[in-house]
Amino acid sequence: MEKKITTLVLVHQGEKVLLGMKKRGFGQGRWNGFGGKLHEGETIEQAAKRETFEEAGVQVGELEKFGVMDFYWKNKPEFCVEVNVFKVRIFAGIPTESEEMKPQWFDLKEIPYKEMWQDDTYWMPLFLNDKKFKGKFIFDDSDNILEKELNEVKEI
Ligand code: UAN
Repeated sequence: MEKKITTLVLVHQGEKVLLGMKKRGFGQGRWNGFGGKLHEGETIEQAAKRETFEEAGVQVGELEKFGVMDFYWKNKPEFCVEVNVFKVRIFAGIPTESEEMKPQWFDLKEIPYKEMWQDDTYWMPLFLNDKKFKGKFIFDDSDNILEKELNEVKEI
């Protein structure tokens, strides 16, 4: 099994959340949090902060871990992406477009679920209500959900 460990950071301030439009690579054309793979020797938290700075130009404060999910694709059974989801409430800097992402604030009532990964529809409401979660999703080769497991947990 090839497991890719990745990070996902969402800045959540009051009634708004900062998302980025992915301009290239995996997930291109979707609004998402910021993040990616770990560099050698990095912790998950270090990678989360570095990627958020590289992709959105913001320096984030404390990271609160809210979720862990494993994503699988039916046509690639030996491949798994583990996404570690963090919430950030405090940051410094002005969100700035990078080669990878175009950041934009969204009102919580206007989250663009139709232009996001399908799984976001399920876990984002938990996340925005400060609930922690663990999940597993299996996708087809068009990134539609075939199977899902998502549970709220007390501790992550
Ligand atoms: O929200 C996400 N859903 C996400 N963020 C980064 N990656 C790689 C993501 N993948 C999914 N679903 C597959």
